[in-house]
Order: sequence, then C-alpha cells, then structure tokens
Amino acid sequence: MSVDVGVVGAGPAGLLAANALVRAGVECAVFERLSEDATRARARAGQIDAGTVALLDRHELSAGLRARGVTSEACEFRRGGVRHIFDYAGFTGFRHHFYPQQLLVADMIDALRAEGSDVAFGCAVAEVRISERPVIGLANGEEVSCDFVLGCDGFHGISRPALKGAICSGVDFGAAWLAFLAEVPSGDHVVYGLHSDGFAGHAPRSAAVSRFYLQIESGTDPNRLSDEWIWNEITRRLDANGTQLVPGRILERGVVELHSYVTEPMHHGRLFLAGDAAHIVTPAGGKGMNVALQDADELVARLLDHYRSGDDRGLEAYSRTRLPAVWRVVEFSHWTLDLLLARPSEGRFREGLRDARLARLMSGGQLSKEFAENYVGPPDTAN
Ligand code: FAS
Repeated sequence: MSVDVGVVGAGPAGLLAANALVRAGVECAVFERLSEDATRARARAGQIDAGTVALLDRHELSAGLRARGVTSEACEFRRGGVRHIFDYAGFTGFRHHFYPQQLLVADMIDALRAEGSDVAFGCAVAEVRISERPVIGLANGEEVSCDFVLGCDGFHGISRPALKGAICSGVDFGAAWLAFLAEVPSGDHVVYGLHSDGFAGHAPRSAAVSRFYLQIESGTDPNRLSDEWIWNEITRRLDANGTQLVPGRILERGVVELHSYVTEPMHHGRLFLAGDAAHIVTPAGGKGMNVALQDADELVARLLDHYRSGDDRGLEAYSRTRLPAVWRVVEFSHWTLDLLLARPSEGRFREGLRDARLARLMSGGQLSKEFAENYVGPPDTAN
C-alpha cells in the first residue's frame, strides 16, 4: 500500500491533521490500535482555550463544541475555606470552552468520513522506518509506504522511539492525581482546592457530568479507593464558605502520574511528531490537548506548502517553530502545578509559599495578566 501521508494514532492531533489534509486533497491513511468504540469512549481532556477554538473554527471542526460545549470566563481557587474568583476574561477578553475530548474526537471521525476518508481502527502500527520514502509497518504484517509519517500516537506510542537522535527530557513530580468523571452537574468554572493535605479539583465537562481530580500517593490503585473516601476527601478539600458539593455516581476513574516531558527535535527526516507523542504536560492548566492540536495545525500548514508549491522550508523548521510554544506551555503548566500541589513533607514553609503565590496571582498585577493570557490561551496564530 502507498499513500501521501500516513498518520499513526486517531487522537485529537492525528484526526485534526487527517481532516485538514484530506479536505485539501492530500491522500491520508490513519491507523488506530483501538477499536472505534474504545476510541470514541476515551475520556481525557475537556478544557479548550480560545486559540484552539479559533483554530477548530478555521478547520470547520468546531460545530459540536459550539453547540454542546459550555463556556467559562473565570476559575476559582479555594484556600483555607476562602473562595478566590479569578476573572481571566477580564484581563484577556477570552473565555474557555469545555467540551469532552471524546466528543471532539467523535466529531472529527465523522467529519473525516464526510470527506470520503476513514480511520483504520483496531490496526496497530508496529514500526516506522524513516527513509526518503518512510514505511509504516503494521502489526498485521502489512507495510505502507508514505511521503510523510505523522507520529500522533501519544507518549507511549511507537513513533517517538523511531525518531533517531532525539532527546526526551523531563521531570517526574513524584505525585499523582486520581482523575474521575461523575454524575455531578458542571459548575460554571473550574475550581482548584489548594488544601494542605493535597490538591482537589472540579472541572466542567457537560451539563450533567463533571471531571474531578484528587491528589493521591503516586502508584495508588484507583480501584482500592472507596467512593465514600473519595467524596469525603473531595468535599473536605474543596470546602469553602457557602459552597456545598452533592456527590454523584462515579462513571470512570484513572490515575494520572504527574510528569512532564519534551522531545527535541520533534521531527527527523520525514517523520514528524505532534501532541503527546512529542511532549507531555500535566493536566494542571488544561493544556495537553490544546498544544497537541496546535502542533497538528502547524504541521498541516507546512505539509500543504510542500504539496502546493514544493516549499519545504516550513517543514524543515517545524521543530524550531513549535518548540518555543511547547516550552511556554510546559513552563506554565509547571508553574501552575507548583501552586496546586501540596507537599506535606515540606511542612509550613511550602504552605507559606503557596499563600504568597496565590496572593500575587489574585493581586491584579502583571503576574495576574500573564497567568490569564497563558491560561485561556494566546489568540489563534493564523497560518
Ligand atoms: P492521544 O494520546 O490522545 O492519541 C493517541 C492515539 O494513538 C490513541 O488513540 C492511541 O490509541 C493511538 N496509538 C497509540 N499507539 C499506537 C500504535 N502503535 N498504533 C496505532 N495507534 C496507536 N489536555 C487538555 O488540553 N485539557 C484538559 O482538560 C486535559 N485533561 C486531561 C485529563 C486526563 C485524565 C488526561 C489523561 C489527559 C488530559 N489532558 C488534557 C491531556 C490529553 O488530553 C492529551 O494531551 C491529548 O489526548 C493528546 O492528544 P494526542 O497527542 O492526539 O494523543
């Protein structure tokens, strides 16, 4: 089999790239190891910043999030029973959309089919061989030769290890978040509980379902945590004047071990990484999917330069172009996580630092403005 562009992975990055390339007349094949049902059910992100919404508008992939998503113009920090509302739209004029990642993925699968293309589900890629004409080796033994391969298969995929000479640097925070979805109506903004016993978070997803995070010991088996213990901890850590959380049925749960990694460069020869395949940020600040879609957007534009005018300068500069934006997001997520995470072993000193950081953030000064801009996302850097 031979195709213009082979895409490994049908997550947000891979599907955005495939939709945009197919719509521009470039032949694309997308290989996804999971079944269609499993891909459509994979619940992760939901916080979409202003730049990404504009990007999805531009690719005509935002109808679902605009029709069924919820929006927010502020977030809230709770500390010592006090509520601190941070009005980031007041600083930026921008707001977030909340729309479950699995619904965005479903919209993009449907859009790809509407363009007469499709995803090969249940079709794992076993290897990528980089050469003048790269080859994708499927687990079923088939081989696909391509002009270009887009590695959009997440951090544990096979594309990043195929990127010869790349350096993947990172940090492990030695902490974890229990991440679960529950039948609790979404509030109108994200709530961050800065409790000295550990972080707790409540994020909108849809009218009837919310995403929750709870700081736990790294390596904890989520199925050993009783619903009662989970709700007692969430309620205790998010408690603040005049608030009351009514627990609901927990729909799914998982543990996010907190770490951050960046791969440099993000391409080699005709293999290009986008999204989690190249970099991982913690869920602090809700940036992972956003930066994945922005990688794919840049990659598509440069591939179209190649196919439309034979101009490869943008492709050759892909890593140089994306890495500063990636590091900016990683640094922002790192800064935010440092406020959210409790480190009981560090005692009063750590809590004093958290108080000081929160006070500066809520001061309305330069730091507040910068946080707001990074949080809700820079305007769409139209290509
Ligand atoms: P993905 O991991 O989504 O997709 C990769 C795809 O490749 C998968 O479908 C996988 O099955 C497939 N694949 C892997 N190996 C393969 C192989 N060998 N062959 C074929 N296919 C293969 N980000 C935000 O922006 N906001 C948030 O609120 C947020 N919340 C999160 C909450 C949780 C609990 C988690 C875990 C993550 C969260 N993230 C959030 C980050 C998250 O959304 C990721 O950044 C996003 O899924 C990255 O998208 P992709 O790079 O497309 O990779």
